[in-house]
Amino acid sequence: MKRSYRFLLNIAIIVGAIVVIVLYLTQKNIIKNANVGLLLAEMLLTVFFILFIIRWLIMEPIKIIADSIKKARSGGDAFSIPDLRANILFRPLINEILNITDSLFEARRSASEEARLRLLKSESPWTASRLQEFVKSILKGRTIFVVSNREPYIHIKQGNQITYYEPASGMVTAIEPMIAATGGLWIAHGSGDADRLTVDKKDKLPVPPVEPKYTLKRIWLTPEEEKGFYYGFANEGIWPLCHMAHTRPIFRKEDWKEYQVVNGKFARSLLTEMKDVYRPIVLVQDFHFSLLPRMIKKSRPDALIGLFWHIPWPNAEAFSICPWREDILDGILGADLIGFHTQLHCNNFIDTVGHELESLVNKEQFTITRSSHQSKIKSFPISIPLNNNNKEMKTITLHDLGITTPYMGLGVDRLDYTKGIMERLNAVELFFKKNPSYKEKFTFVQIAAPSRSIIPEYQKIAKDVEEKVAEINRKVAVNGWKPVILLERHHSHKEINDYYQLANVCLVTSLHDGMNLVAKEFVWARKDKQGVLILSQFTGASRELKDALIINPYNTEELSDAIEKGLTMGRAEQKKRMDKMREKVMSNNVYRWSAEFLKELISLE
Ligand code: ADQ
Repeated sequence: MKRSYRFLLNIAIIVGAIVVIVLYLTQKNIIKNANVGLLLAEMLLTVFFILFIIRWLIMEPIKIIADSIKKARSGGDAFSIPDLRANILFRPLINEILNITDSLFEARRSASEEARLRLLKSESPWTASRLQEFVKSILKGRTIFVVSNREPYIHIKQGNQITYYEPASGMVTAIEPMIAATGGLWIAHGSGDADRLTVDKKDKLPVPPVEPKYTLKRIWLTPEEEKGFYYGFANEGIWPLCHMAHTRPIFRKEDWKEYQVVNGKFARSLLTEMKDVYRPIVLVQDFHFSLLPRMIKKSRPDALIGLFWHIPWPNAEAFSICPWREDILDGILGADLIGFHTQLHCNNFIDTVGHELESLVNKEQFTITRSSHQSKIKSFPISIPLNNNNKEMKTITLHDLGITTPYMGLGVDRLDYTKGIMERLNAVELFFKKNPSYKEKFTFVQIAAPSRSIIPEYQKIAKDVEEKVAEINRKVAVNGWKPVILLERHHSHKEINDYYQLANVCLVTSLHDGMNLVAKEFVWARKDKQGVLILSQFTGASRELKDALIINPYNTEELSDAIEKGLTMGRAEQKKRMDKMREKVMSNNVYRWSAEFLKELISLE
């Protein structure tokens, strides 16, 4: 209920209560009829006077103080507090709060100075504050604009309430910590059913909702646009085109039309936002916006544009089946910097452009010049933020998660056919066949976030996974123990982290994956340096995390043997491998990724 309604309701209840009491006292003859009106008026006046005192002299200043403290806590200043200094009632409290906020600002100033000094020493790991300092020093106040399809916070209705969640998206996992550190504007599709209810007149809102650090601007798509642009061209066309997962891409002319329309829609919104910004920096995310860099560059040649392609880039021959390949490549080449996760994807992109477009390709510098504009192609292996999850350790047990066996295996994915979930389940089934002694000792948990569910291929993979899990459980289960638990819903980062911390083996078995952040999240969650990562050779992550058990997901025998090897690996060996992988994740974290991408982009001016 709104606060104003609640306030009115309270007043009505109080007035009602007074009337009832007075009538009761009159009836009992404790007070005379003649005095009733006067008494009622006096009581009401007194109550309203007290309410007035509480609301305006106590509640209102407390609210101002609370808002100021919140502002100070999230990095703003607390200057609204001194306005209340004249308030005799609160003066001592305000003076104390001002002392505390002064100390807080001082601590922040020295942390910032420390971070600036650490910046000079290249061996220290990248953190959010180090990135902030770095960005300040290289961007000198210039504004960052991020454009992506998926938004970082989705507002939804839950009964009468509005709530929000962070979507299961590797792109969001990686980009959010960067813009939270740098500030700026993030433009994305508003896809939640309560999204429109939470924005201002300009379709904007400050986020993260708890402690705002940047602005999110939502773009609204019609059902036709969403169907053609997102489900159609992006996810039934480009996604399978770029992943070697043997799902045939579908290219429809109508989808292509909507893809162009939506790229234009985002470009117009971005141009409006950048109207008064000199030399803006634009960071375009992913395969949904291949046409956007050229559209922006045409109108704003002064804009510095970086595009990061979060998925693999296929070889030239595979890419040549796309009917609109030239438009896509030309669109991408509007960017000044084009980033991929691995050098192989950069090589594939350069080759593709060489095959398809009239342009000057420099394979030594990794640059492509087209219509006198030069684009640099470079690999930037993306990563995760380093959250301090020490506090979350050892707070849960397998039992808390409903697991009754001493060993647990884990898979965490969007329900996507590229993630190799079926291959993983086949290997789990074979594992039990070859190692029956693990019955009632080992449970495999698959956490799967529903994804792109209106696309037939995604409905099929969801159904196949459900049927396979049911089949394994039918064949292998004994005495009420279930070998596989399928949790087919979105989970919070905290929930996933609980599973990461307890898994004996984590299976990342993608058939093809640009990077795969689950692998890195698992490693970073293991502060105890235990647990074994089983990792597909077809992920970008396998180039860095070489101390995982690297497998070919198409080889069921090898994968099932890796589960057995992981479960029997000694603690010392687990620690040795985890140490090395954690070292990698620590030094190549997402703050470093952001810093390197921005540094390269700025160097191109
Ligand atoms: P994705 O294909 O989305 O990313 P990935 O990198 O594994 O894949 O990231 C998935 C993210 O979603 C992780 O942060 C994970 O924790 C989260 N997640 C998974 N299942 C979830 C669930 N059930 N509930 C809630 N969250 C869940 C794309 C590319 C990748 C690339 C990233 C970043 O396909 O190759 O690594 O972008 O560039």
